[in-house]
Amino acid sequence: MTKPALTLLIAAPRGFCAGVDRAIRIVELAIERYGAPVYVRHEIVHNKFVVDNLKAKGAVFVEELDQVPDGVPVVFSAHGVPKVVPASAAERGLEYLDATCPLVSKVHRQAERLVAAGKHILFVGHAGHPEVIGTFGQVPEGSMTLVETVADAEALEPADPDNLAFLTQTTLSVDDTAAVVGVFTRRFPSIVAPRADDICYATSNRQAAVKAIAATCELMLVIGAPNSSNSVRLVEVAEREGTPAKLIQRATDLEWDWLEGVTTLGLTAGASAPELLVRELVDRLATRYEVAEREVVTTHEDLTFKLPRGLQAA
Ligand code: 10E
Ligand code: SF4
Repeated sequence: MTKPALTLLIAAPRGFCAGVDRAIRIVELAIERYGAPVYVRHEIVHNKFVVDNLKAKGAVFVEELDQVPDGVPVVFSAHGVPKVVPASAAERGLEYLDATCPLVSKVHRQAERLVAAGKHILFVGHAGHPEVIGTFGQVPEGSMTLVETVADAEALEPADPDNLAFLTQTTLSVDDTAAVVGVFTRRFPSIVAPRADDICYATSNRQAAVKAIAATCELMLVIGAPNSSNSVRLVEVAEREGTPAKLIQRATDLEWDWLEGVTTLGLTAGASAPELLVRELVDRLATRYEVAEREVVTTHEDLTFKLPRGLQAA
């Protein structure tokens, strides 16, 4: 029996960003250097496949530093940590490696500088996300206010409206953030903006790549975890283009009835999802469809980040 035809538009860029690549490498090199177990505080990146692979190599994942036994090395996840975390690791004499993405660290330093300059920071981000917790933990309590939505921005009643600055989480929706920032600049014209947008290159490139194909597709599949902020944003971007979208972690999550009536399927992956999972999904699709793959490239990425000094090759 002949298989039905399916055109598969694969967004590029997609998948691993430079910060994720670096963070995973840090855990692998730490295991090579110190031997197993190496503890990791929080999922190194929000992807179960990545975490399970590292577990198999000898990594142990915990949520809090007090779950790390004395005398074993610990890695901090790519999302960043509040200042108290490295401080208490040092106090306990723990060997630690910081896998915080350099682009998140950059926001941390900006937060410190702005507070030192006497500014109150409006921080655009999602409550409870580890990156938000980490960034709030760079500055004294009360010096930063979380803003999640346009409605939050409209409702703000700052004590000193002429002394504000704003910063953002790195993985936000480009469009939603522009709307929130629009409210800031209208209501608080003297607000200090970051030199460059804090939404990182990988987040904005992946959203733009989805925008380029979504309208041509009847369904968009995004490979990523439900706790992966940047991946969830990709689903939203497709939906706003009017295309239904599903977030899946692995090929086995695909439900065949989603594809009823679909002749052009879009596919992308969040910044923490390995390319192997994209290939796994294409292979599963090919068991039922005659798949014609086309990669749609909106931009090329070649950024890489240096490893921490202690792990660089001698
Ligand atoms: O939930 P997020 O998108 O922040 O994290 P992730 O682990 O899915 O992807 C990597 C992004 C990081 C580390 C935040 N800048
Ligand atoms: Fe860094 Fe951006 Fe990747 Fe986050 S999504 S790890 S900020 S490059």
